Amino acid sequence: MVRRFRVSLLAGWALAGLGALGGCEEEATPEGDAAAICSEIVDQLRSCELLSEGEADCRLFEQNGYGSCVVRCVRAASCDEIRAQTCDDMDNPFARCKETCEFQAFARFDCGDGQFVDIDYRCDADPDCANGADERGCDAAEATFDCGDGGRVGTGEQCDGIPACSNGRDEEGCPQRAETLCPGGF
Ligand SMILES: [Ca+2]
Ligand SMILES: [Ca+2]
Repeated sequence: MVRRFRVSLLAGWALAGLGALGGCEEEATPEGDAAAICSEIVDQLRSCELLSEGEADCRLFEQNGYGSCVVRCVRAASCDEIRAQTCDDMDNPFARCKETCEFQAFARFDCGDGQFVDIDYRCDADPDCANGADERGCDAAEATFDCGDGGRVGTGEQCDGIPACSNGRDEEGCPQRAETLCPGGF
């Protein structure tokens, strides 16, 4: 029952992370809005000269209402604030906002009945949600990507910038990703 915060998922803007403030608790944004939200965040980062050209990876924003939460942080923040958080890892209202969103989206599992449990309790063969939702659908085979050499990796590994197939095929033919720009070349 250790609470682990999934920082690795959230590193950097290039791979999509952004943060939000309080009041992020509300509605998850409908799927159709994910692209618009990502585009707004990307536009803001570019106007702050914090993101290069290239295709932004919006996948993180599509998960668990993260995009709809973090876009509010971006709207409320100045370029200086975003830059300080992104480039210098400085604590400020924007950083705290983003952290709140990350916690709400990725560190807990939504039981669907108003209860939340630590994400690590998902599929641990022990019901933690009162309604047992955290143990449902655990046997379903995870969608996989064929490495072409007999190996398979999760579809989420494809084009995430980190080779998961031993032959690196999950990173082949991927769009050129936008990269975070920081003064001094962070
Ligand atoms: Ca469980
Ligand atoms: Ca990969």
